[in-house]
Formats: sequence, C-alpha cells, structure tokens
Amino acid sequence: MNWQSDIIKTLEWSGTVINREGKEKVADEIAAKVKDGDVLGVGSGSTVYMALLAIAKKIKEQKLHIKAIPTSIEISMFCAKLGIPLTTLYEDKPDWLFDGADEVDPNRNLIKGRGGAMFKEKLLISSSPVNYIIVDDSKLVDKLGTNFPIPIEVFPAALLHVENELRKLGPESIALRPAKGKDGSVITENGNLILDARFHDIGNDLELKIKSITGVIDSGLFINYDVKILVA
Ligand code: ABF
Repeated sequence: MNWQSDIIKTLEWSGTVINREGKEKVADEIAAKVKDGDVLGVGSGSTVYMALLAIAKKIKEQKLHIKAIPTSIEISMFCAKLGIPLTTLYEDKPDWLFDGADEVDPNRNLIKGRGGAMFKEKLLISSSPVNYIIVDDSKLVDKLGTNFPIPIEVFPAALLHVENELRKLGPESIALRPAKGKDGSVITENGNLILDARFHDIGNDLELKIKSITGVIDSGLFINYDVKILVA
C-alpha cells in the first residue's frame, strides 16, 4: 500500500470519507478541468484531498505545470508531498478554486469551517473568479443550520465581547470549540479561537452582521458567493 492510499484509508477510518466512490468521481471531474499553467486555489477537507490525488496523477502523466494556493498548512504539506508546487496570494491570483463544504442550501449558500480554515477559504474564494464546491449529497440541506453551527473565528482578547454581541443576533447556542483529545480550545492557524454558533434562522444579512462585530476575523457562513456545486 502506498502513502496516498494510506491517507485515504485513515480518512475512511476516522469517518471523514464517506461515499468514497462518489467522492472519487467528483475528484476526477475536478482533475479533468486542470489545464497547463493553471493557478489553482485549493480548499480543505477529504473531498479536496481526493481531488489533489487525481490532479497529481494527471500532472505527472501529462507533464503539466500548475501551481496551488493552499488554504491550510495541512493542505500545503499534502501538495508538497504530491509534488504540486505552491504559491501564495501575494504572488499569484487563482484561475479557479475547488473546496468542500459542510452544508449547501438550494441557493448555493454554504456553511464551511468544520476544519477551522474558513478565513483562508473565504479569502481565497473572494479572490478567485471561478469556484467549484465539491460535496457528497449528505451536505445538501433545505435550510442552512440544519446539521452544523456557524464557525466564527475570533481574536482571543475579544472573546467575551464577541460572545455578548453574537447573543444579540438570537442564536440557539454558542460554544467555544474545544481542542480534540486534549484540554483547552482549538487555536486556528492564525492564532485565534473559534465560536460555533447555532442559529434557527439564517437570513441573508447574518454573514455581514457577524462580520461587523469587532474582534470577528470571519465566519464560515458564505452567502451569495459565486459557486458551482459538484455533488458526489
Ligand atoms: C472544508 O472541509 C471545510 O470548509 C469543510 O468544513 C470541510 C468539508 O470536508 P469534507 O469534504 O471532508 O466533508 O471544505
């Protein structure tokens, strides 16, 4: 077994990859769109991992030159391991991007950020002219907030202030995201905390209302972004 299939197996064991065949099909669809010279924005999540495997295979077979702008250290390391050259938003603009999501509503609004990388994911999607969101059908919901809270990245010293201001927006619950398997809270790659806020009704103005609170870096709520949804 090579290290690529080891990674997919690990994702399967951890329950991250469900519907592996479906995700592989979408991964192949993404790889088919890659052209020589492309600068790709690369999101996070298991479907993205699988797309990167398919892309790495294609660029090796067809000797293509592409560059990737990653949204997390984890994805940077995965690209490096696959031999996919990296670049940054300082140096390049993405031609297009692919990313996962936790929920997608019928208007293509999204909740993202289960992995805590939503700030860079939003920055990249805002910088990219064409955006593919790759999900399996378990992510399709009639109403955002059905299964997932909205993750909100918060500057640590602003935690209490942000929590108080968020309460005014009428959430069902707000929780500081705990670190997995150890004491303390999740710290993002940007050195911040994450509040997970559950809302019954997510109106079109909620993203801006959350963002306007001083101390909020950004949230995983993506309303009215120009995205195409590919469903596994
Ligand atoms: C990223 O990865 C996140 O915004 C989202 O939370 C997660 C989806 O992962 P998966 O494709 O494994 O379900 O896109």
